[in-house]
Amino acid sequence: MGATHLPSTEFDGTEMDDQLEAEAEAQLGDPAEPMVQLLGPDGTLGSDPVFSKYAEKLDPDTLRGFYADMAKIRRFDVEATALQRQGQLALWVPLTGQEAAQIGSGRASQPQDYIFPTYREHGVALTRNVDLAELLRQFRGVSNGGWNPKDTNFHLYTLVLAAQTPHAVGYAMGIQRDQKLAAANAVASGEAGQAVEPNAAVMVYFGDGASSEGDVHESMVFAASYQAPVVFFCQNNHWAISVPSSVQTRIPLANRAKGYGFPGIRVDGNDVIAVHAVTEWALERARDGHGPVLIEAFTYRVGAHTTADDPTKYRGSAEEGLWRAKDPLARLEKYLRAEGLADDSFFEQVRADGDELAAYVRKTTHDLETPDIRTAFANTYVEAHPLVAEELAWFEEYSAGFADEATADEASAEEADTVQTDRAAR
Ligand SMILES: Cc1ncc(C[n+]2csc(CCOP(=O)(O)OP(=O)(O)O)c2C)c(N)n1
Ligand SMILES: [Mg+2]
Repeated sequence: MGATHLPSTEFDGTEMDDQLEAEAEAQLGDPAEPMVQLLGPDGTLGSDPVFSKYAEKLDPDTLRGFYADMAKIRRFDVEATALQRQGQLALWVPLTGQEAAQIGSGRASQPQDYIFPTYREHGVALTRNVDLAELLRQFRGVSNGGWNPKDTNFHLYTLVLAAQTPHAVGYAMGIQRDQKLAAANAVASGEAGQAVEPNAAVMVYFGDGASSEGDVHESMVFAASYQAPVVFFCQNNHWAISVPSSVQTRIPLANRAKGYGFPGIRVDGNDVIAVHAVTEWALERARDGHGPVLIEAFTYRVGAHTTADDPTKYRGSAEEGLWRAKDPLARLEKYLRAEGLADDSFFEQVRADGDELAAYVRKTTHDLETPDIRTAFANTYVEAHPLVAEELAWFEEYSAGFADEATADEASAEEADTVQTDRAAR
């Protein structure tokens, strides 16, 4: 045996906490691991031996489009947060800070690809042409989903952490088999070599916290074993509610891929150009039959986990300040202005478009219908079930108990109106 001593098995919680904090600080200031970055926080475009060629393909319209999308989704995020505060939504899950990770990766996907999101991928939803007002239906509690995934190849949000990763790998294996079958049928019918449907890939999103779930591990084993056409897109936004990412992993998350036998790559998640390049490469590779890739987008959740969370309880403002300086929108704006690709009128138009979207979303949300609660009972089973009938009867009786209160409320509201009218008349 080469080892001169066995590693200690003693566990010292205090030491571990200190070490993790130090590691977290180091990660924040200067990521020790290689990370693909093309557009730096100062707005200058660097180069990369592999990925620059993807960036060079981007024309000015596409670059302006990246900015417009990021600004639009940030404006939408502000509006949705306000709607929650006004009681119009039950909950909101903000994405501010993660715009580049989402727009860059979403824009790299093609219509035939299929996307599995978590619950925070509003930016990806925008790139897949999901109606953003539809997206709010679930957060208002008036729908179990909100949109039809078949229209956009953008799956419904999944709130159970990592549950979408095995779904994604299964879906990718299905695509793989369909493609093989189509190719075999073409050979059998003598149509080989003729135009066929373009190959598709799957992209599945999950967070640094979700990366600790067994589902992710199982999915990666399956994906590697079967060379499934799937891109695992992990947004390492540094927090899983109040738990820092340094608790989820002792190594950069991207490095985990090596253990499964496929490439893992860490990209600056606040650099839309690099995210787009890396994702385009990974999706192409998957469509061409070379198997999975893990992308770790190194980014930061600038706001709260949800509108039910208060991050000041578990992290300092200095850390948030460090990340605000790496803002994805600010760096692209600097680049576009410096290169003469966009001027004040462009940025004013983007602001106006954002306000228009916000007004549309506000109006549509206010107009959303309140579904009859009985549909929840009716949709539990396909056929009538005595237990559901019993529970519905209990619910009806319970609700009827508030009838007097409702009448009293109405009466006092009417009385208040009369007093107001009398006062106004005086
Ligand atoms: C299986 C499961 N466990 C716990 C939760 C509660 N939960 C919701 S979000 C969250 C943190 C997730 O963090 P991360 O994966 O990093 O994604 P982020 O919210 O940062 O985007 C937790 C623990 C859940 N939804 N599902
Ligand atoms: Mg996270």
